[in-house]
Amino acid sequence: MTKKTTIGGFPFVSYEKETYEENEVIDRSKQFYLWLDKRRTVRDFSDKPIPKSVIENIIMSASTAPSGAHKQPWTFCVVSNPELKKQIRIAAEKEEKESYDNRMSEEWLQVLRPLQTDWQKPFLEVAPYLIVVFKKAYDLEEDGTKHTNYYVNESVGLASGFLLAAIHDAGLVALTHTPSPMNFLTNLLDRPANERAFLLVPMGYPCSETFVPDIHRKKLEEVCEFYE
Ligand code: IYR
Repeated sequence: MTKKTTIGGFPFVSYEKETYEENEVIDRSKQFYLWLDKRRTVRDFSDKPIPKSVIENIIMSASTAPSGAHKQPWTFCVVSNPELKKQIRIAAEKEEKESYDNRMSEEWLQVLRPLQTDWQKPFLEVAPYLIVVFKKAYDLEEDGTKHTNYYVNESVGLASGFLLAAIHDAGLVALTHTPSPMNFLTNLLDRPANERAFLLVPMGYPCSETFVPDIHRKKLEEVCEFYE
């Protein structure tokens, strides 16, 4: 049962902990890793619709992420309107063509070659939903008063990670797309002055047969140092 108290004059509730036997802790950590390791960035989507309630649950999962001073400095804009998706595709491809042709270094283009990306982004129209993650540098009251947010990039990065994990858990796929610059999204989605586009995440079912790059993740020793 939840217990309530006050600490320093502020309300606190007891933390509902999940305790497992050690062997279960070992097993759960392994199973979670094996499941998460199956997530892949997919670029070929089916246009099969997804119930709106699924999107709502996924967004609420993302919004459980920790954030600086619990400010939750994010807005998830969910685009399914075909005309708006088309406008986003046109604007993104315009920026991407310029990037691939003129803005990206030869070294950058070279490391992207195994992924076989290019400026064309048909998935922006095919995927049933585009989730555009906006970060809020500050909160804006209706009367114009500004309240600063803290660790905004870290917070919104964490929420985006939770978003991708929730999509994977539902058996759906996503692409973390970063057209650059992304300010066209502010205009097309008519976002307020305190919001900046952070990520564009097309999501849906994968198309019936698709291939992903045969690339591998770094080993534990390459990503971790123990200090014992
Ligand atoms: N934003 C471009 C290029 C791109 C950049 C990186 I770093 C990638 O990992 C993949 C693509 C695009 O979306 O095509």
